[in-house]
Amino acid sequence: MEQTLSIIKPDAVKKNVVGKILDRFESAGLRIAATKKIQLSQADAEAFYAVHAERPFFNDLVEFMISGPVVVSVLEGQNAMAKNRELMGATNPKEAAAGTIRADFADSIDANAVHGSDSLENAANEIKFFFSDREIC
Ligand code: DGI
Repeated sequence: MEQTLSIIKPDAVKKNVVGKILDRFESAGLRIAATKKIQLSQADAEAFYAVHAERPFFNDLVEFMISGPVVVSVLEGQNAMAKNRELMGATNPKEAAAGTIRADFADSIDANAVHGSDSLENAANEIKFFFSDREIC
């Protein structure tokens, strides 16, 4: 069964909408195979977003991701990666389709509520970044 990684970012955790976002996943038929709340260190955030290291928004992105705890989850189901991306909506919440997580819970392109793996290869690497085998059920 396909697996993907989700992060509920600090803005959404602060808004106390973790349960509402997890419900979106379950209601769409995705199963939560693992989940935990963690505080990322600067080194964690820099490593996780290393692909964006040369982008002008990198420092702001890292600062934002360590500004409070996040909730990381492994979502499992048919087409889990694409389904999660569809539920999330566009990166910029102003462009996100109505009814998506970002349209409903995100404030800006920086504070955009959720992360979701964007390829199966990234999903496998991102899941390993956060979870050991025995944490995934
Ligand atoms: O996979 P996504 O989160 O939808 O988007 P991404 O992988 O292209 O970018 C990762 C994060 O970096 C994104 O959620 C928010 C931030 N970001 C991306 N593009 C921009 C940006 N932040 C700013 N300020 N400006 C951008 O153009």
